[in-house]
Amino acid sequence: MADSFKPRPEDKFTFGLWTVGNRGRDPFGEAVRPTISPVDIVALLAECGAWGVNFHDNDLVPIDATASERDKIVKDFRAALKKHGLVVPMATVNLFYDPVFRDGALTSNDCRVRAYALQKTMRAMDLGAEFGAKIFVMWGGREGTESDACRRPDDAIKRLREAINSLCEYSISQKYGYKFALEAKPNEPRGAIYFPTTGAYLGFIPTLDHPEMVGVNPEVAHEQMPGLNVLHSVAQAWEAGKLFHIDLNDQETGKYDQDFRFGSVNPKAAFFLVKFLEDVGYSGPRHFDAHAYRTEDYEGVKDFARGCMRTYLILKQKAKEWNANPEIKATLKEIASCNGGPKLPEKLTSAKLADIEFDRVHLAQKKLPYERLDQLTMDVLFGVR
Ligand code: DIG
Ligand code: MN
Ligand code: MN
Repeated sequence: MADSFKPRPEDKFTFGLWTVGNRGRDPFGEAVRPTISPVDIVALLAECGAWGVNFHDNDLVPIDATASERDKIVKDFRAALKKHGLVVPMATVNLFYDPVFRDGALTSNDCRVRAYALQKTMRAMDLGAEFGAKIFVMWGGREGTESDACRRPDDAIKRLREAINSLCEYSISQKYGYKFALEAKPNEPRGAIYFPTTGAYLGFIPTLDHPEMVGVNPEVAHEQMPGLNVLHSVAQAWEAGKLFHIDLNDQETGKYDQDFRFGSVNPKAAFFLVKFLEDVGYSGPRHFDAHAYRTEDYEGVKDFARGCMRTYLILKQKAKEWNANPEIKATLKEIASCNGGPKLPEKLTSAKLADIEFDRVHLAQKKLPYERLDQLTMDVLFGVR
């Protein structure tokens, strides 16, 4: 593969242990790949050129591990990170796999389950802090319902608020310096998940005790499942100063959470997302929360991981070409021009506005060459311009 798209540490590409460690199990089929250890996953990611690795607590330390087993796992993982030069920018907690969370974790109707989930999250924060993680992602995969007879949704909201307030206090008391990134998803595994979109979380964060510590982790597939425009979700998060992390992958609209290789389904949407992240100077990790097709062996898993990063770098290059393209620049200038007046004052007060005469018919005739602009975009993406 051409070297100009080889990943470098400064690209900040990361993968979760659960992504390249995904064994290919699905609701209709057994695993097709053997388990590989976190140590071997670190080696695999280093070989592919990743900068960092993330984990849920139980991706690294099994839920029933003894204290001494935990210590050995941590020691071996730390040695692997050092040997391969990978970092751990993000940690998260698994509040969705164990049967105890079958009716939710932090929003469960059972106060003991809620308390256990809070304790498990605090321990996951401890584990992440041991490896220097400063971003803590929370995906409430089980926080939802099949029947809304089970609880009032506003009670669930109150419970989640109470939990996140406590976790912020814990991070402060432990001096962990975490920024919490809330990850939305509309459904699966629950029939309907609370806070289904990034926008829903953006409306929730200001109601917290420490809103400055909490942002979002938009996932491409989770916004695309219900047919939303993921760039608009990411841009709203960025504009609100809340884009604390991002999960990159791809997805066909209206289907189950496919977690496909980044850019492999909607390259144009992926292009505009990469262009946005690069144009605004997003400095966080580019995390690929995705996995290889069930058809793949571990060589195929490496192809998957390399493909995620390669596509990002190709689209980053395309964004530079797009921004520099003379015809695109001229078209954007034409679209932005307000020739033919009226010339609006810098400060448009309501008093000044009242005195302005608008020629509505004239305004409606302004040329908007979006077909040309979009075809120029396609030409750049197809590499013919
Ligand atoms: C699903 O997309 C979720 C889980 O994989 C994890 O909790 C989070 C981390 O990015 N994404
Ligand atoms: Mn997903
Ligand atoms: Mn995710």
